[in-house]
Amino acid sequence: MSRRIVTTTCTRDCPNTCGLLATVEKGRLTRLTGDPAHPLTRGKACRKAMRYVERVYSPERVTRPMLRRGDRWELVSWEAALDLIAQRMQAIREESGPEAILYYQGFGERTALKLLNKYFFNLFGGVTTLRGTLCGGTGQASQNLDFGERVSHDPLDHLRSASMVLWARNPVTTNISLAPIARDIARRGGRVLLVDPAPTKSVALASRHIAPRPGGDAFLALAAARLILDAGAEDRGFLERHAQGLEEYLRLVRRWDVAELCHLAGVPVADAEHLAETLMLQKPTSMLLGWGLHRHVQAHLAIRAIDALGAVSGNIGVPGGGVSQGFEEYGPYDQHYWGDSLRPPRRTLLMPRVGEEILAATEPPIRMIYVTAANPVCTAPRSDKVAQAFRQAEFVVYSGHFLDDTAALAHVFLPATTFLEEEDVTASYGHNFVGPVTPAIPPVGQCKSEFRMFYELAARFDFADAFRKSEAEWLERICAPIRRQGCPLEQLRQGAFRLDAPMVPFADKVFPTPSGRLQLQDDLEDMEHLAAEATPADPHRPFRLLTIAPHDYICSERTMAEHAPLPEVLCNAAVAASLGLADGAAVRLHSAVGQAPARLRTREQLRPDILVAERGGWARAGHDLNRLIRDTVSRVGNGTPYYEAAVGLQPLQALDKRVQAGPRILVVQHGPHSLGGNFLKHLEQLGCALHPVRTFEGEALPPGPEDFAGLVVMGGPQHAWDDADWPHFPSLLHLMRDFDTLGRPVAGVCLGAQLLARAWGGECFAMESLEFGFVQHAVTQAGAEDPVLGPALPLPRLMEFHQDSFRLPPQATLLVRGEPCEAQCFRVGRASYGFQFHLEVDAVTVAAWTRMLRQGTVETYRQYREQHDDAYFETLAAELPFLADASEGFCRTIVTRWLAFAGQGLAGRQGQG
Ligand SMILES: Nc1nc2c(c(=O)[nH]1)N[C@H]1C(S)=C(S)[C@@H](COP(=O)(O)OP(=O)(O)OC[C@H]3O[C@@H](n4cnc5c(=O)[nH]c(N)nc54)[C@H](O)[C@@H]3O)O[C@H]1N2
Ligand SMILES: Nc1nc2c(c(=O)[nH]1)N[C@H]1C(S)=C(S)[C@@H](COP(=O)(O)OP(=O)(O)OC[C@H]3O[C@@H](n4cnc5c(=O)[nH]c(N)nc54)[C@H](O)[C@@H]3O)O[C@H]1N2
Ligand code: SF4
Ligand SMILES: [Mo]
Repeated sequence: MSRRIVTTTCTRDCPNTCGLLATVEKGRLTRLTGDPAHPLTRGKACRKAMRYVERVYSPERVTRPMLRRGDRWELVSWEAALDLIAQRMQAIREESGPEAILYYQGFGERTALKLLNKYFFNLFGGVTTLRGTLCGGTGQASQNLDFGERVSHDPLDHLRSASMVLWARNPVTTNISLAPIARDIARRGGRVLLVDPAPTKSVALASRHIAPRPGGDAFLALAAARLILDAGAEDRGFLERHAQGLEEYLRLVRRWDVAELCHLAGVPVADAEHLAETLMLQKPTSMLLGWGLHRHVQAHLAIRAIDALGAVSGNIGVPGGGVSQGFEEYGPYDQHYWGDSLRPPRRTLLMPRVGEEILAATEPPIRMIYVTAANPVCTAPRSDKVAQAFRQAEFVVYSGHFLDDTAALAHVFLPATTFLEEEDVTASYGHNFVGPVTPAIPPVGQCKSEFRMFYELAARFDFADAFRKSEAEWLERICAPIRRQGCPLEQLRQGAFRLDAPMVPFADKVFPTPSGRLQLQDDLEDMEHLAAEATPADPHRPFRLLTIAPHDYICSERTMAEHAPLPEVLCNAAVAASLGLADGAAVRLHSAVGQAPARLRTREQLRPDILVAERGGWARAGHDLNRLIRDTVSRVGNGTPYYEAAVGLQPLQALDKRVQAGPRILVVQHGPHSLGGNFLKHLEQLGCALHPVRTFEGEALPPGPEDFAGLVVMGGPQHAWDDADWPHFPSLLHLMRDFDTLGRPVAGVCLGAQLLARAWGGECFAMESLEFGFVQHAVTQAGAEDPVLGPALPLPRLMEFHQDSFRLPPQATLLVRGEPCEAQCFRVGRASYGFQFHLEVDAVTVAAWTRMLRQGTVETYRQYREQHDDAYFETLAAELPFLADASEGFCRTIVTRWLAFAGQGLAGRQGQG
């Protein structure tokens, strides 16, 4: 059958911007690999690229427009969604002026056509937008001070370097095409130094890992400069002819001696000597600044110190040298298509403080927020405040792919295509090539490209004509500067094109600064302040939390189901031990502004004053690290000082305050398809230690409740009365009663509920037919008043997958009634709950069950595969993202309330003892 290979370019928020080949078989994307023809990325793509195919077809992806009413999402037509948005925009403009609308354009995709997003809002009359950045603005602004303009060496120029310094940069994870270049330097005998407080994967590239204190780099750079100057090995000629402010700079360098500087940097003197020696003996050196360097209040001091070190060591304007940071991803386009010239400038809010800024905005207040390609409720600091700001807005429109932290607070969800479903052009912030974005497949479901969304929205306004051009027509215009460089659009569609940009910037030693010379660092006073702050203050919060780029994801681009129960945080092993914390402990991080749970991982080789975690986990998935981070702004460039977060560490408080570890919960599992899903995730998030028993693999039950604080019995394909095949059932029934007698909670799900009923004298039976799918049940009076179920109401539609049922035991209370299968949820004894529905499912599980049912792969259910028609499953797939989401929220509340009994049960036990 048909198999096509499509040449395209990765548009994800990654400096690599790889040339890609997309394989399409029978109209379906099957593979994403690197394009060997790309001159820089040369056929290499990351693991994330291969996995992106799954993301495109993920059952969690939203592929139809949705509208939220109260807590419930529903599907709507594009017509209805866009009509509503246009109406609200018009009404708000009339009542409060256009600045009552905030347009939040994120970093998720930064292609040529994305210029038109803001163009749309400018045609509309100009709305409130953002200034500053969560990403790299500080580096740019700082280098602008020194060089007049931030221009980086072409990555291929580093092939001429004799040595390299990766300064706060982690290319093995974040920029893979730099790795072979670094290896090439090493192969030629050159040193590759990694300067990073954390031992990242890029340690593998490095001949030496220098681990300064976070924020200490400025002093390390000064120490190296001082050593070079003391050795008389500086590039005198450059400094005298092409640099400005030498005298002041020398005063700064001599302010501290090398030992003092190394102390301030948090490194042994030998590290500074090694760095200086490298710069003196292995010329030229390319110094690559990472984004990790930006995320400090005084980031500019480090960047400027490194720029100056580049000048002192004779590496500026030299092939194979340079202090390189990044490239302009929107640089090659005709930028007047942002539309900023259409209107007088409008209000801007600071991105690093977006929560506070929205909440504080008056004249007019922010009434509506329109978000594209971003997840600020997760990715901005003080995520709690950002969430509050979004909740307060009357109307939030979110365009994107998944129900993330931000989408969850939106009123309208507009499903966007991925770059595999779009026509566009993309430049890079990591190199000098632009590449084609080619639609490999038609839009999945009803997804639309953002361009199409704004095009159709514009059609509802009086400026419709100004917007009405096809993708190709717009690209011709926006990419006119690229055509003038010799690459017309037809050619760009074939593959990557190298822009007219220098291999070696400032080779002529002319700098676009006011003086025409390189400006040397002149921040003596600020450096003195920085030195004064170097000694860590608060003994209760001795760690700096570094939330770095995850290896397997880009920022918050993940799905709900992909999250581990808790984010992992690395800590020095000895330090953890001194706090009484072991590897794997559930911990609580706390800062001046918030707290968040995490799972501790200990490492022998780690600075004692840092904690390292991956950024981008969703708050709604229990990964809320950005709640810990203050919303401050860097001094230069309006950047976001994520890495200033001072945090402390304590055990995630156990229910029983006398025990360090969380409560132990016994989990009895009956099949690989329902191990416990969200029910277990939520227990872990609450600090529980789980003890699973896989009965279906022959694992044995403990003889009694021991010190377990609660018991969970999960589902499986067995019949609850089948003691012959499942001889552990009778002892399990006893165990369930024994837990309850001690006041320790029991939860049974599906088969587990049937077994619970049996344990208390209820009878189980086979129904006439299978119950499958999300069903709306009714709560009973007792259910509404129940301490576990009540707080989780109203009932969402809940997932069913069973063909057996049970009659309620005599002493049980029915909490949820179904139709035709009545017994859906009951309470019995002191703290035992049965749930017939699968409250633990996520979308991935439901999609897998659906496949099993439709393909008849599970014997027991084979006879039912024709029960529902194709239309039924199509609707289920379209609704699945929000059905699973509602079920997850329901499950979370149930688990929290259920677990509260565990405290009582244990307290009772210890009270007796
Ligand atoms: N796999 C993957 N790739 C990505 C991303 C991702 O999330 N995942 N994100 C993309 C984005 S948005 C960006 S901006 C880039 C970022 O690319 P990088 O800058 O390479 O990566 P980061 O992890 O953001 O930060 C780099 C390092 O800075 C270190 N660091 C922190 N503070 C200091 C300090 O004071 N001094 C020194 N010397 N080092 C410090 C951190 O420990 C971290 O290891 O990567 C892009 N690529
Ligand atoms: N704690 C901590 N937080 C950080 C950082 C840190 O170091 N530490 N780093 C920060 C950095 S460097 C960055 S860049 C920010 C990123 O923060 P954000 O800009 O909020 O971006 P992402 O988390 O990458 O989410 C991008 C979203 O865009 C979606 N998307 C992709 N393409 C398109 C498209 O064409 N249209 C639409 N509508 N959506 C699309 C993706 O699916 C994804 O959901 O996070 C910052 N947050
Ligand atoms: S995410 Fe980065 S490394 Fe991976 S394919 Fe895309 S551009 Fe390349
Ligand atoms: Mo970024």
